[in-house]
Amino acid sequence: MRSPKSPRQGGFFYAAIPRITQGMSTLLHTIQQAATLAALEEIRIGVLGLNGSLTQQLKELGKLPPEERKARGAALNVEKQAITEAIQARKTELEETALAHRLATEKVDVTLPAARYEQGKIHPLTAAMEEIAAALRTLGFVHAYGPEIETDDYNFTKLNLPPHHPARQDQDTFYLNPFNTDGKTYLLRTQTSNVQVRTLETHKPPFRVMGIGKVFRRDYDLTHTPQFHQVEGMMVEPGTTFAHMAGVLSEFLRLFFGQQLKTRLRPHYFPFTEPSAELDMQCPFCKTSTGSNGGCRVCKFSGWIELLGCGMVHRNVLAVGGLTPEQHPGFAFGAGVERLAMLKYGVPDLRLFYESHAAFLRQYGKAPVSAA
Ligand code: 2U9
Repeated sequence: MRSPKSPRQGGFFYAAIPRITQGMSTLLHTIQQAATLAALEEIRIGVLGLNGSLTQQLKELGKLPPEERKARGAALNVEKQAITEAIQARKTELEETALAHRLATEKVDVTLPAARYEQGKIHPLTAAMEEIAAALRTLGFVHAYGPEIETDDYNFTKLNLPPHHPARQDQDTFYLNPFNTDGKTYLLRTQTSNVQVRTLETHKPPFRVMGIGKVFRRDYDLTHTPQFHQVEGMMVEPGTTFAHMAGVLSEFLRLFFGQQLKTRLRPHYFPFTEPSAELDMQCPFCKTSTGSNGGCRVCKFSGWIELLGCGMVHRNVLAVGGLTPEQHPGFAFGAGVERLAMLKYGVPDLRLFYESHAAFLRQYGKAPVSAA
């Protein structure tokens, strides 16, 4: 509540407060009877607003002779205060009534089911890369990294791919326009092998490393996309043999696919390994492994699936790290992540991974581990 001004400030004495007039008591009654906040606001504007009746009277004070002006002014201010207080009091009343009404009528039913929201899924390629890494970690492999923009040295030359090799040709590789003056040729890596080359250069054996990530090739059709993912592994430890390679790869696949499937090695050629092999795995869909009892469309009725390439690290490649196969033999392998993911989750078409269909993610995505 506002306190009256002191006499010294040119205010008024309590004795000067006039009796509330007939008009005032009607007005105060109307205020008390206002049924809604809107009606109350209408009254306020009509009396105290810019052109309100009381505002008007205050404006006209100046026209009065000075001896009348003081008393009249004091009386009007007392009225104004009484009206303001009455409006505020009624406003509080109306607001409290409205709140009480809401509390009585608006009920929250805590037993209703919560609003549903769709939980996101982990993309199957991301999930596959995590699961591949988990399986290889179990076997003692650690992550190693290399750049996606690489020099032809690290992508080709150091991997025993000499300058005339067909894989280097423009139609297979994305070469970058020269962007600095170091005289080097830059490209988008075509395999994750640059990771292992860098490990050979910087680390002393024994080591088991894995490189998982994006690779790029100028290729686009039903079974090829210009960007895809690879996993490669390399183990260099004294005494490592081809038999260790067969055992580690078989164990890796058992861990990744969650079941023991037969494997077989066929001789093959890669420039960076010698001897080299391709590994086939028993088809996880029909599990015939011979084709004699039918096979299925996925394995083209052969019972076997071509899965990855591998071999003993080539002498010329080991030389990058100053090593020899006699003292530091090692094996390496490489596989396409898309292929592993398609076989594990039953994804029928490579292109589905990149088309961002919500239905695809709903069906093949992996539910994240709940935070609870
Ligand atoms: C170093 C030494 C050896 C990596 C290897 C393969 C065999 C292989 C392909 C599988 C399908 C690539 O995605 S794919 O097209 N890879 O067959 N990769 S051995 O060998 C290395 C790598 C680095 C220093």
